[in-house]
Amino acid sequence: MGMLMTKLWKLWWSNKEHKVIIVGLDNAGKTTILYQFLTGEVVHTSPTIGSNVEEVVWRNIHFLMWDIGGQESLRTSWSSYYSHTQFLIVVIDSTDRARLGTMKQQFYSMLTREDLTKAAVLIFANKQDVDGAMTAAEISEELNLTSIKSHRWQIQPCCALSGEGVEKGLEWIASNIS
Ligand code: G3D
Repeated sequence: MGMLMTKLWKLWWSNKEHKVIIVGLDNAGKTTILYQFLTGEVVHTSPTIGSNVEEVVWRNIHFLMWDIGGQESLRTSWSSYYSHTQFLIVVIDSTDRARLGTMKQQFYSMLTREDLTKAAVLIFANKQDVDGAMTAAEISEELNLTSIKSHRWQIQPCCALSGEGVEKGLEWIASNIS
């Protein structure tokens, strides 16, 4: 009986889909990261109009991942994607010092949303391959991440073009599935 329950539980677990939303300003690398998750390859991207959604299966865990357009005109619609979100991935263009403040505002506003209270947050400090990019530590300080007590969070440096660091982010997500 115990064995049967374990098998059934594993079957249910592997079929359960975890909702992830990927946000960030335009050009941060959201779509490139999504397709790294999906194929492990770089695909040619164009600015996301509205959203892209893909099912990603990784180590038998199913994710439904929404990549939401980051242009200013689209940011007001982000909230329509929030319900039942288990993981929020925030993609930061580590070369874009000028707009980190804008992203910070958006980010803290998201953290106050009731429909995101249970979401764990993974921040990708993307474009680490570019000379002069801010480090994850700098971004963490600018975003004052250590002050966040309401959500589980993690910052992960990465390069979406090569895929470096991207899988580590997924590992953190997998270890935070509850
Ligand atoms: P978005 O979905 O957040 O708008 P995209 O961003 O995934 O479309 O990426 C925007 C641009 O940044 C793309 O270049 C993409 O190749 C580039 N990019 C994404 N990740 C990285 C990275 O880690 N390093 C570097 N150097 N570039 C990256 P193009 O030229 O196609 O606009």
